[in-house]
Amino acid sequence: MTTTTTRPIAGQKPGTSGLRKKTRVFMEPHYLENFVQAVFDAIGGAAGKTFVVGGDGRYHNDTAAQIILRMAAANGAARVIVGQGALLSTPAASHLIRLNQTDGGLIMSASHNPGGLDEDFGIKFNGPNGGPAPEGLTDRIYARTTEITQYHVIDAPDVDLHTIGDSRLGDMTVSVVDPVMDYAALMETLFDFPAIRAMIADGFRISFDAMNAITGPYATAILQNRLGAASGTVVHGTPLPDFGGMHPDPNPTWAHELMDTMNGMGAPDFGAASDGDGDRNMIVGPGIYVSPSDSLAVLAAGAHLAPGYTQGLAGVARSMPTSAAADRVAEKLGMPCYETPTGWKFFGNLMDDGRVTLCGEESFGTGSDHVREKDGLWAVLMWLNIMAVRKMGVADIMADHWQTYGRNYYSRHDYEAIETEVANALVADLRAGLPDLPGQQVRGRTIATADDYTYHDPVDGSVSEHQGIRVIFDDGARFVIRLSGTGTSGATLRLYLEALELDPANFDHDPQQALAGIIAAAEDIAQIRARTGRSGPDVTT
Ligand code: VG1
Ligand code: CO
Repeated sequence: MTTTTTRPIAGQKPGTSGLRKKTRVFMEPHYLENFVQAVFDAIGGAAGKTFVVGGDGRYHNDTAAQIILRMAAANGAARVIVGQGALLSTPAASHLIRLNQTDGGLIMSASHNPGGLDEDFGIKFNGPNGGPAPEGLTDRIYARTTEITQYHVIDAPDVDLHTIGDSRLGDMTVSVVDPVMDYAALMETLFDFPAIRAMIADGFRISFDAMNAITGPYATAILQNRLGAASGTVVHGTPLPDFGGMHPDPNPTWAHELMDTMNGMGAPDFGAASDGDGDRNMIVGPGIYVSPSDSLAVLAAGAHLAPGYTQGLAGVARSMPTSAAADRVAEKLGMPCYETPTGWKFFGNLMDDGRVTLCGEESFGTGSDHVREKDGLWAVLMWLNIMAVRKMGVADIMADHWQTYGRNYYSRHDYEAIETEVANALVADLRAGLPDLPGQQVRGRTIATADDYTYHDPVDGSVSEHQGIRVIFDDGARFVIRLSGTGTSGATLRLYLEALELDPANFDHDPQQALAGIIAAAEDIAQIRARTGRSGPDVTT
């Protein structure tokens, strides 16, 4: 074993989902090593422990995996389970952590951020429950990076990660496993594969855009090989180190090829896309895009139709900026609904404690307690299962849902790469003005409450402050503003907009039109366009 002397490197604070930086930053001497050692130190050492390691295949994935393995061996780990080729989708990694009762895992990914030498890389630690490290642990990891003086690594040649089976690295066992098999088997226990297979055999057509990222092999194995969808169903199905130049973020802007397919002549019956690491999903029907907040509500209302959920749901949880569409379902079905800050790590306690079965975020993330991450393909299969049982298409399911529950019009406006000082000042001024807002009239609406969201975890009592500024009007409409914690350059400001519509005559409007009043009110109050000099958002979902 070699112990290498090092010095703290500034800025290794994990954000919403792990540490994300430019790939070249991760390639600087000691950068990855310092962070990995800080993780091992923060969890009380790696000695005798078992971990899962894998990533989304982006540039630097292989090299980083070899470094992590040599460091795990040097820190005394007993065994590391690695996806073949160092590949694992985030939900599949979460599953392997749980299935093998390991001590956690290191996932190499910057998720929906572009990949490549000049783009982004990232790493995060998930605990023994398979979920992202909670805030207390990420704080300890960060604290460790600020005081680190040495790390451990063995001197050994690269491990063969292409051959499935066990090998030794120093005193540690390296088990290379098929990245797809266990995950696909889990999906088969949750969903009615025969019903979906019959629907597809009947002529139901699907287009799944894997965006040259990790879900390609998973979607091909499940949709095409197990469920019988035609070859060509999975588009951009080979994971590439730079995602073929695509920005693997499944939204109408970045998955525009899928949108063109679904809005064009002869569109298939169902379209979906996933992100870099496979935990996000976008659902589209012919000529209809499903807002992620609505998707969560549809799944909450229909989950009992899938074999894994026939007993019903313990409850649902959504991130605070996600629309209240799921709340309306929960109320009607008489189950609890929880609100948490943005980021999947906040759902872990609720699932571990058996309070919720389904969770979701407006950022194209939905999942259940089958793992402790959001899960893109899982959501796709749940939609397919519901459609196969109800024998309805996407548009009909949405129309029926709004008839039953009302429509929570929703949109998110992202202002990307704005100057950090401008963004911080905007949020600071907004925060300072919050006490004066209640009672004010803006664009024909009266402000009911305005605050900076604080979360009190009902399970462990932990408190998370400054999780987003929300301004709520007396008719229930609202907007939320927060700064992204996953970007790697400048600041991204997210404006979340919502208004409830209960009149069936108004269920078919364009969300931007339906939300025009709230959009204008948000600009009056926060002055985003005025202060950033932008004429509008870069991405609208
Ligand atoms: C974004 C989303 C958040 C999501 C996070 C990680 O965070 O808003 O809902 O959990 O990305 O998703 P932020 O801080 O940029 O708003 V992923 O698929 O990038 O791991
Ligand atoms: Co992701």
